[in-house]
Amino acid sequence: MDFQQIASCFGITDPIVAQVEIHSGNINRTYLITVQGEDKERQYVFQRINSYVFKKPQAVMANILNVTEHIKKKLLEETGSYDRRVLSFLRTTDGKPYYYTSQRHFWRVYEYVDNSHAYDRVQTPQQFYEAGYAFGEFQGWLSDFPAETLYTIIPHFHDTPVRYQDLYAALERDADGRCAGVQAEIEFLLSRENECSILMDGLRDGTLPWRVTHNDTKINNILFDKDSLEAICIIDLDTVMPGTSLFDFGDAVRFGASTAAEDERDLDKVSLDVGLYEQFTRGFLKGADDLLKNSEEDLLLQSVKVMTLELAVRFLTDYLNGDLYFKINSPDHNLVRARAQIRLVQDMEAKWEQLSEITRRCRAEMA
Ligand code: GN1
Ligand code: MG
Repeated sequence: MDFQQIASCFGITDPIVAQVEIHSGNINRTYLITVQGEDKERQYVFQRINSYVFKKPQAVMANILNVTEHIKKKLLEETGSYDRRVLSFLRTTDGKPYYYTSQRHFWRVYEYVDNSHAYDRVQTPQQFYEAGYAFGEFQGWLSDFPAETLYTIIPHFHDTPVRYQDLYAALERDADGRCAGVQAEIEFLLSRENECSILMDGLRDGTLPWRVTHNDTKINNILFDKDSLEAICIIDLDTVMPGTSLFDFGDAVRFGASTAAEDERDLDKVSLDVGLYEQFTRGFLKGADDLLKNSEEDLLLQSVKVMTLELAVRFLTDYLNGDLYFKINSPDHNLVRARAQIRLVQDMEAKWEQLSEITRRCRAEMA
């Protein structure tokens, strides 16, 4: 990879003195690039957009620029500054927000947010409260964004029934002959299918409002200040599209409140931490302020289950298809991921009453 050449396309002429790959995402390739400026070093994030997943990188960038501009305006009004609170993308010397190479790769570059860190696991309960607040606030900022101007980046992204259809198609094809080995997982997922249309049904029948949502709210998609651990900036805006607030809530809890990594092999380590669930719920409700309707709050807990099942279905589908979508680091990586999601659902079911009680308490506090 000729990073210096990519840099110069984005008008960065200073010499690159360090380049480190950041391995946390499952889709794009991400690098932290340090250049030596005249007086000090400067850092940028270079990202190669995965064009198997994102068929129209131009549309991805158009959405991101519109959304970040909107948030900048909001922050300026509210606090007088957007410094470190929102990503700033560079343009190429011919004015584009991406550089298309002769190898047909799309690259984008944004300014690194100083003294920040993205954590793959929640460090403290307070940090997860912060995360909830940040994602709630994010929805608030975008509540007056003209959603109809956004491109649909990945159709049916969180349409769980469609994800089940994809699983059925993968079972039918059995492209890699892996089907026979995962009967228990398939049986588990299919037995919960009828619980999974509730979010899409709510959007379609109007009981759940359409909002502009992030759609990929893993804890590592928030930058925290390294010293204060305050959430400062939401990143990975590739899938910002219209959806329900519950996509963001459910997915964030699925990932962040788990006691283990998303791809933990030892299932005894995988459970849902009820204390973390409480922190995130409280933070999210507070950050969203009075934005959420009762119909949304009623489904908070169920959304965690739906989003976890959805991802189990997606991982298992990719496993059956021969690992075309998610980056893997072992042949059974997608199966391991699917199994961890299934275990999380089982644990959630066992703790359902307790989790419902927590949800009630958090809602009552806000009322
Ligand atoms: C992918 O790239 P990353 O890691 O932020 C995926 C999400 C999944 C997640 C699971 C565009 O996100 O939907 O929830 O992996 N993004 C896309 O780790 O499919
Ligand atoms: Mg992503």
